[in-house]
Amino acid sequence: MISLSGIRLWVMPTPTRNWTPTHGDPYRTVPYRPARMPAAESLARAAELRARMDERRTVRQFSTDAVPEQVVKDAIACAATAPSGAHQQPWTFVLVKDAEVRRRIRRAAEEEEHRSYAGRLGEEWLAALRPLGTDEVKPHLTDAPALIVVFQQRYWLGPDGAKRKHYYVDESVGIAVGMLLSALHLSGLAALVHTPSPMRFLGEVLGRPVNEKAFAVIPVGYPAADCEVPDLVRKSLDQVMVEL
Ligand code: IYR
Repeated sequence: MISLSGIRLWVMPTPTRNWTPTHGDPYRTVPYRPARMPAAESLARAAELRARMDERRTVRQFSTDAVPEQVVKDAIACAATAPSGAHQQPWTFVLVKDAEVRRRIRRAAEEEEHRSYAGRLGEEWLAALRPLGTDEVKPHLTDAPALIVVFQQRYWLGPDGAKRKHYYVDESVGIAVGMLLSALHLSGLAALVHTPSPMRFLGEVLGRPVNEKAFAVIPVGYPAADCEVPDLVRKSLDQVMVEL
């Protein structure tokens, strides 16, 4: 354990480098012997983290103020530490800062959302959404200074066109997005998971390869000065946890 400006590093980080396929490689290991965190410190950290995470809200009204770009990049790097099926890391995060590209995404998303809200969703779905106050107008796509468009790599596509299966792609990318949202929130930024449906236009606008399928658009920024969020209640721990 080393102490670095008040941050304790419990283990060596996993090296990051240009990844090449490990398909068929032999099983090799490195030691993993983190110093055990004292229970008192665990308890303090867990309580603090629980309180901070409970402050996270999905934001739909963003300030147009710029955010520190490195914070967003660090959050994406955090997301990319997620566990994944067969460690295939089947994700691509497209960081869109360009205002014209954000306008194009908004235009295409609003066209799809218009069809959704005008009938495609159906009465039951619209009723479920009513407490959230959402509609087809998506100003956050152009107000937020950055969008992170998350793509799933449905399969691996080699430079020569070779294909290989990816496993548990939905689960892997879902976990990574959870970690992304946590990292953004804990770094002081607000976000929204937006899933225009269908999302095919995102691959086209952003020029993504055929093995990638859009998973979500995540506007990132600061809440607008007059931001309001729906008056929602979270389920209590008793309601979400079963103890045996
Ligand atoms: N994609 C639409 C509708 C929507 C659906 C769900 I489920 C939400 O939790 C929120 C919105 C939209 O973005 O408005």
